[in-house]
Amino acid sequence: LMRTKIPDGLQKLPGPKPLPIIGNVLEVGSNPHLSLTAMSKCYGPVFQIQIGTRPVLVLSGNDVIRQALLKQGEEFSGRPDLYSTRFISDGKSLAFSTDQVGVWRARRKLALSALRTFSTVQGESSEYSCALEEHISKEGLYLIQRLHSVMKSDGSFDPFRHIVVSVANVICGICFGRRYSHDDDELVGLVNLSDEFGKIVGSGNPADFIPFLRIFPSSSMKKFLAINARFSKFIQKIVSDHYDTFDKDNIRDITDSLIDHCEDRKLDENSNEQVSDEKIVGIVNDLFGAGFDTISTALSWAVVYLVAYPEIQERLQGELKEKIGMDRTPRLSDRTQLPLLEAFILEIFRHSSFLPFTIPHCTSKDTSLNGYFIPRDTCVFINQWQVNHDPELWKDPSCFNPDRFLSADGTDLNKTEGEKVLVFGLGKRRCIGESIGRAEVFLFLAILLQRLKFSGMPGEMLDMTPEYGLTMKHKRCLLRVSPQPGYAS
Ligand code: HEM
Ligand code: HJJ
Repeated sequence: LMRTKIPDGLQKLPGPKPLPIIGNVLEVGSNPHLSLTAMSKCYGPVFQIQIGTRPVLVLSGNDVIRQALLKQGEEFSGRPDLYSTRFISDGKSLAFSTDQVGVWRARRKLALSALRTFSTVQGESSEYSCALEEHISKEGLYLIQRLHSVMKSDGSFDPFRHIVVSVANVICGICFGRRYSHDDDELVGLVNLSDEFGKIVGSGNPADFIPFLRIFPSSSMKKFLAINARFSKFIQKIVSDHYDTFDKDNIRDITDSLIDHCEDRKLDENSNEQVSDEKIVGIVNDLFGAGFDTISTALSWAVVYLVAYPEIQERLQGELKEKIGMDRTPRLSDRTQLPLLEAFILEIFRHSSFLPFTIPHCTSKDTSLNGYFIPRDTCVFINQWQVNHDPELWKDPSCFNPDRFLSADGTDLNKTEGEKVLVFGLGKRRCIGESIGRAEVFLFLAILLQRLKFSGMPGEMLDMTPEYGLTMKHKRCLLRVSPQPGYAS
């Protein structure tokens, strides 16, 4: 076995002793957010495990994660070359691929500017309603109709099944300039498979690290390959329709603006960018995928928590009734008026930590952290779940309590507490959809809570155990809604 020479003054990383061939796969198990949190209690905030024969650095604790991602951001902002990554957008994903730093930076800048153009979340007091807000209120009202009609015919509904279509329609509006019916088999089928995507892409999947496991792919791995093919086909069709009807004087959506960027660049003789058209227009894959998967997961958890904590649901409805009333639909500019709803959302992010690890990172050169030597090309897991459940940071971390984010008199949001919640990553690789994500979760919930009362099936227990993955989902379940008094359906 090759040994790395550790420079003077630096120490060898602590961690559990690996078995031959499989490394620590057995100790990591099927819930890495729990097992790696437990290991951090015994090995500290910087430790190393081995998956197969490959070393993986695991970072926990607010201080160490900030040191790595913010102060040493340059060295920690790469992505590792993992098996599953090769199949995401044909290996060309903005978020997952091992693009060189210059290529990644150019693509990230384009993605950020496209998102900003088509979804600017306006300042708090603005009367002007942005495109994002209009898509969300329209889809929110459709969703309410849909839930009433499913209740009438079936007597219950599967929250994820319907929420994911509404959320997908918002990002489809921004990216593709269109929406889909809740009965559209192609879209509904595609977005209801995201749990199978997340299972394979989640940090610590042994097949990413151990080549012999690829000889007989698991049924999950086969599904993952099929989903990626289906996903690409779905988007390629939309993109080619956009090319066919492209008009540079009428940029309709993000896909058009990315196509336009490719055309502009060809006219510019001084352009020395090395990013292919495919990698530019392919950015919509990531925006669409990230845009529906994360937000639908967050909202579906929110609905399950509302059912599990009916007294909190009642308080939220009281806040809406008092601050907004029943005569108009909530708006993004109402955010500051609804501190309890904001606190509830923060507590869902913290307590569920449905994005338990960031996308894996990779070191771009030899470096050190807390006095330990870390070689170049080391795969790094960032344990967000651990930060959100760290007893050093939170009182009773396992208790679901939105009040922890409110001032003592309950009238103001405590911003400093809110900033301790880690779900969007930090530093150079942090999420580019954070403001859209927060705005969308807020507005969908405000609209749903104003008009609906959520409840479980009588006599049935809710199973809140998350299923591990890139985004952790609750098990599928059946719930019920009834109209809020004062709002006949
Ligand atoms: C990356 C969380 C919504 C686009 C990430 C990362 C996290 C995250 C944890 C990885 C950071 C890292 O690797 O260090 C979330 C959460 C969301 C959300 C919790 C919603 C509640 C969105 C939305 C979009 C988006 C709505 C786009 C429309 C992206 C992209 C990346 C990313 C493109 C990759 C950035 C890069 O690798 O440079 N997000 N996200 N996300 N997110 Fe989000
Ligand atoms: C997807 C669900 C997908 C992509 C991307 C290309 C891009 C969730 C976190 C960050 C967001 C970054 C991205 C997530 C994945 C999905 C998602 C699905 C196919 C995809 C941490 O987005 O079912 O299929 O192809």
